[in-house]
Amino acid sequence: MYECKSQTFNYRKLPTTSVIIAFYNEAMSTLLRTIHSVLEMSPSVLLKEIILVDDFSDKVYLKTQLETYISSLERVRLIRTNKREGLVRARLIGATYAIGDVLTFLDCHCECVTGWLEPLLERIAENETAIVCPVIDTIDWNTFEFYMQTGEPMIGGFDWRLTFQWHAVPEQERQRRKSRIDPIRSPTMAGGLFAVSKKYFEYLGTYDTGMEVWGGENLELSFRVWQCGGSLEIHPCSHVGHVFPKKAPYARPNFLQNTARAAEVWMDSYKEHFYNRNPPARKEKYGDISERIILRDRLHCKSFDWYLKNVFPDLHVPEDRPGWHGAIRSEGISSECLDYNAPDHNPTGAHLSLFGCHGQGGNQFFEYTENKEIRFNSVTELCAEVPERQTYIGMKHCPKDGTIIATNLVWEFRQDGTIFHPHSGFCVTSYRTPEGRGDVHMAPCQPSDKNQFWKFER
Ligand code: UD2
Ligand code: MN
Repeated sequence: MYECKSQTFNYRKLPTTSVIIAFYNEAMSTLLRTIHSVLEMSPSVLLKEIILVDDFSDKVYLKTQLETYISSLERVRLIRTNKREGLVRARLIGATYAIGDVLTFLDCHCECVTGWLEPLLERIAENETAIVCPVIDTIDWNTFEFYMQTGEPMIGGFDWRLTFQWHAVPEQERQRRKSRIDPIRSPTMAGGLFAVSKKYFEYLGTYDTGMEVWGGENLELSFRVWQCGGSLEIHPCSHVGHVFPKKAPYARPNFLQNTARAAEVWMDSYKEHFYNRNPPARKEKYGDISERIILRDRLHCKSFDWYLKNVFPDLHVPEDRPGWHGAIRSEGISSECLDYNAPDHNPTGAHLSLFGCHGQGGNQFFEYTENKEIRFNSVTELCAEVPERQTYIGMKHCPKDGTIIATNLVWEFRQDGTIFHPHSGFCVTSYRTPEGRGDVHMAPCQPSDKNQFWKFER
């Protein structure tokens, strides 16, 4: 944005920073690209050091070869953990060595661009309780080309499975900002790239050190900073590229467990929406959270209800009425449940099918609302419909909360177990394809046809 380019900074008034980069088995090329871009794109008066934390990698080139390479670089330190710590504790180990005023965390496969650092530091100088993220640009996984985002940045949100999601800036926030280069408030952060005052980060309780390997820590920190009086922002003038891998480069078994910790500490009764959509998460042994609860009390943090109403008012909150959510099992083909496979995984488009009931929530979690919609909540809220003159059940974006619902989205779960769609006059019906696979379509309602009987499962 041209407004960003015309900004000037008084370096003497800005805090200094330590850049902390934890890595596990990263490729040499991407790691060095990260280090060199930080060194070259950061004013040297502002950059105290780069702290690399090797989280017990086993790649040989990350031993002597890496040490030799960085020994010729000024201000780059390498610390190695004695065992695999996971990204949370690895970053925190790095932070204990930091001498800068601000901690700037980066993933180990990034590229910082000209002017990336100053806006982050300036914002923290202005407001010490702000955690500030750069805009995350995409570095192509195949070609390693840098794609700079133009236009308005996206902000962070989540769905009720507690997976991170990107969103457009809401109208309210657009109105609040005075200029296109003001920081944008964001309900959550992606996790990897952000700057925070060292003092404030410590006050806020750094990270939850009970989190292992990968996942969940980004939402935990997001909820915490908002609920405990700070803020989370994305600065439109700060850009850093990141390689989003097609496939996770290492096993990530701890997402649910870490996320359960975040939910237990910060979400109050709203955590039930998460557990409803992830039944296996209820069984996770998430460990001792007593210290985090004490922290929440000590800092007099606000409720999750406050967070939803004030920080993320656009998020649809499920009703999850008892008995009206979960998997919907067919009585005709009793091993099978209604299943939604997103169109990018399903060549036949966004519609419902049947699949063996698995009890894991996910693609088989539906909610029947007071408004008589059948909802599927993933990246966004989807509502079941029957497109005109069709016999399949499609899924489309639900109307915004508080607006009128088209009759096509209305369903009736009737006493006899049928799911009736008044607009088409048809009933949800299971059947077998010629290949013997279970599937579902809309058909005229028949008295006592088992293929038209359905039940919500707990
Ligand atoms: C995103 C975040 C990431 C983190 C994660 C959720 C961005 C761009 N990335 O996933 O920072 O918040 O969501 O947890 O926002 N690492 C270790 N030890 C480990 C595992 C990872 O040091 O046991 C390092 C890893 O080498 C990398 C960083 O932690 O530098 C983040 O891991 P990632 O890049 O695999 O995560 P990503 O980008 O898929
Ligand atoms: Mn990453």
